[in-house]
Amino acid sequence: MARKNQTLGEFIIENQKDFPYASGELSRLINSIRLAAKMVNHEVNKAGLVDITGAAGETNIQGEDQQKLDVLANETFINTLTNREIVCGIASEENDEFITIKGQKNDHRNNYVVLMDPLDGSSNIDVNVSVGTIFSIYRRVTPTGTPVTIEDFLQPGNLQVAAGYIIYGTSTMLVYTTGHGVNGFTLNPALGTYYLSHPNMKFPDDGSIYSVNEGNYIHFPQGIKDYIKYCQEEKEDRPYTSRYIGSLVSDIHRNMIKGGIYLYPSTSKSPNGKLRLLYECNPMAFIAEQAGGKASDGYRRIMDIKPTELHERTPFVCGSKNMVEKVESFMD
Ligand code: AHM
Ligand code: MG
Repeated sequence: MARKNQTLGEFIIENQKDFPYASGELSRLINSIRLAAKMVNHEVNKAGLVDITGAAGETNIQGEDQQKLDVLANETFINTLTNREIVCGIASEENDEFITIKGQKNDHRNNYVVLMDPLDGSSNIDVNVSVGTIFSIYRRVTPTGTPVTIEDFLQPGNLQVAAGYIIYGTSTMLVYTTGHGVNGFTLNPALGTYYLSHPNMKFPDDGSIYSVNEGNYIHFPQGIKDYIKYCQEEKEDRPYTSRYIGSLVSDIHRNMIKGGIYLYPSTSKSPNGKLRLLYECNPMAFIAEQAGGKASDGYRRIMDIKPTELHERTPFVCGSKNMVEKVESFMD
């Protein structure tokens, strides 16, 4: 039973019985993520003070400039998970290929793979706006004791065993699900402890906030244009409020608390939109559904898409259930 002020450590132990396979492996994995998130939080908080912001001069697989903190966050999560020999494989937005972890002691004996975006929205760092980490956890499908293969990573979202995000905001929060609802924990930075501050988070069924980069309006499909016009109409409880941070974790987090919808549709330039299915959309979709919301590509459930590539993109509509269904009703 979730209790306010419970620490994340206590919560993980008390709820371990709900985890699939209950071997303690998944608990240790979430513990490692919570530790890595504290280290990244420390670096993100200092970003304005020390000279570690700005492009690192490298370009990631999507052709985007990589910020130094992206690199740091990526290394922190990978090193923490690798050193503790807790997963058999990791895929990251920042790495072209997945990483195989053999382990010094146990020859590919671990059962879980992690897919992550170590620092999403990192273009916001230079202007002191919230960023986030997103993670998705699956059980491997290939036999234990053998090296992981791409099949272990290309699983549909409906097979996720856990997913979550960390928001480095006015407070730092870790929000996650293991398929038994969504709980949010706020970090007390003085103590380095996360406390259960948002038990059993729920998307309101309806909302009045829409979050989309309207600068791309001209390139959106007609159904999305019609939906945006619908949001702006003076009728019933509309017009809605427009709020777009441009940081997926922050936009979804706000909408989950207040009721709203996030859209990153296809555009005439990018037919699959911008966001990555495996480590941005699927984990957010799992959280949304566990909180009573919905996630769709405009036509079908995000978590039912069978991935074919590690870094594939998909249009993404996620938020309050009735709002997502409204968008779908505008698509033909
Ligand atoms: P990133 O992975 O390169 O940081 O891109 C993902 C981010 C999301 O956090 C955000 O919602 C979106 O890109 C904003 O994109 P745009 O600036 O095109 O609106
Ligand atoms: Mg990203």
